[in-house]
Amino acid sequence: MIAKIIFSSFHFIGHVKNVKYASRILKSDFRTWTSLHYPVIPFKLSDIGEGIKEVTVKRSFLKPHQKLSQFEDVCEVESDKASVTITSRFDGLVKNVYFKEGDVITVGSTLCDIETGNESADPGNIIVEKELLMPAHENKPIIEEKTKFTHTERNQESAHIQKYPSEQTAEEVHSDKLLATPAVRRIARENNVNLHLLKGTGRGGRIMKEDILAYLNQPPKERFTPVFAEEAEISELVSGYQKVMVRTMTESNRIPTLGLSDEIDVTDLEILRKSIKTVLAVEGIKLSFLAFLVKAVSLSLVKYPILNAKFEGHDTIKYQNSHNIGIAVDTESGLVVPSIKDVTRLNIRQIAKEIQRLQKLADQNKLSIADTAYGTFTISNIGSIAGTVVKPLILPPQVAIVGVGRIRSLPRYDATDQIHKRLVVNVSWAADHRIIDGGTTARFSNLVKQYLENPGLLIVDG
Ligand code: CAO
Repeated sequence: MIAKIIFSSFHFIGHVKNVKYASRILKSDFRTWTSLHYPVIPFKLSDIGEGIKEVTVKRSFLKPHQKLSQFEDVCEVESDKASVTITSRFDGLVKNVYFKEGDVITVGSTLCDIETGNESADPGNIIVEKELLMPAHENKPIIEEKTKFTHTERNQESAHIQKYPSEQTAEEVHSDKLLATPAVRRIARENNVNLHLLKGTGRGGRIMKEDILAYLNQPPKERFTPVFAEEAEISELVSGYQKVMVRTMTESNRIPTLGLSDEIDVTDLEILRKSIKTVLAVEGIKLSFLAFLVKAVSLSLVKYPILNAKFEGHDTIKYQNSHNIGIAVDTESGLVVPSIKDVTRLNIRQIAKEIQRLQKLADQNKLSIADTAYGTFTISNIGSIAGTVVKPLILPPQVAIVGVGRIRSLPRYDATDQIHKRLVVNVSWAADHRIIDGGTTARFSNLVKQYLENPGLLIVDG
């Protein structure tokens, strides 16, 4: 051992520019050098992950007294969940091998002893060594940078090993082509770091502990830290309006539905509405576009009663005399659909008043069962919030619904090919295709369009 140390000391002298200092190393500090020794490290099978407790050795690559380099294969092991190649983290000499092919070994047991050839002298010795190699008149050490780095690195490693014995082993788990030791994977897990986001600086792209530390040392906005799904979950029971929505919309999705969209020019209607709106406002009535739409739909249902029917998937279609037009209302508690009853008997002023009443009660969460029940057709005016085209879902046992987009100012050609600024809105019909065909839906849509584009007709027929 001493001979080996003296030999390596001479090796160091090769790097020493000033022989005078080299001789000082040999003469005055022989005591220090003789205190160095090579540790024998038990190389253990550490946690492979996946809950694996024991593995079978498929292949062994070790022989006693062989030289072993860092990342050299030690053995190949397998369990019912994974096949793993164990590689060495240290350069050294294999002293004893405690396994053979076919053995079943448990996590934590020693695979072999490795004499590392790494002087685990106490830190004091290392400092003395550096001081000796530093010429008194120079401020920089005359050991080659590379050599110094290796010493520091190894010293850190041995300190680390003493502190965390479970990380003495260096199994490389090869999964998804990502190379990292189980210890590195554990550090990543504990710090919520997705290893796939890192670039490994180890041999062959292996991710090292230092790569994780460098990643974590970045300012938070420069790194993407995914939150594991289970930590991101907050459980909440579905209740209230949402519970109704779950039931009805699930049921709705089973209906074979026909969709049809069209554009309606509401320029003239808006002129009319604006002229009456202020008059009704004096009475506290808010006259919105929706009130006209409700009336136009009801008038059209008179001619196409099948869109106001009830169908429960059997062999009977139930035609309903009342036009109870449901309006989807957006509230803080969620979506609710009260209905304006018997619209055929109501004028636009009364419809506007009823919309206002229902909207107010909905906002206060005070709608009665009578308000929310018995709807026969539904209007979803999402355009009062936003959106150009909406795909509405039928509210069973009803058979039709209309979704309304936002009224927009757009350039449109007139009959003489002149462009004008017009107010247009997209309407999208959804009809139960089991009992309503496309032709009927299109004709119904056309009639509603006719009423809204010629609002005088609403007065005449309404
Ligand atoms: N595009 C542009 N403006 C519209 C519009 C539309 N589609 N519909 C209504 N407006 C206008 C109104 O005419 C009114 O204009 P003025 O301020 O000039 O008078 C203004 O928007 C405000 O109307 P409002 O929203 O207060 O009243 P409303 O009668 O049109 O609508 C209600 C009432 C309850 C239907 C509405 O407030 C609402 O909740 N809409 C959302 C419906 C919804 O969520 N549907 C989706 C269901 S599916 O999840």
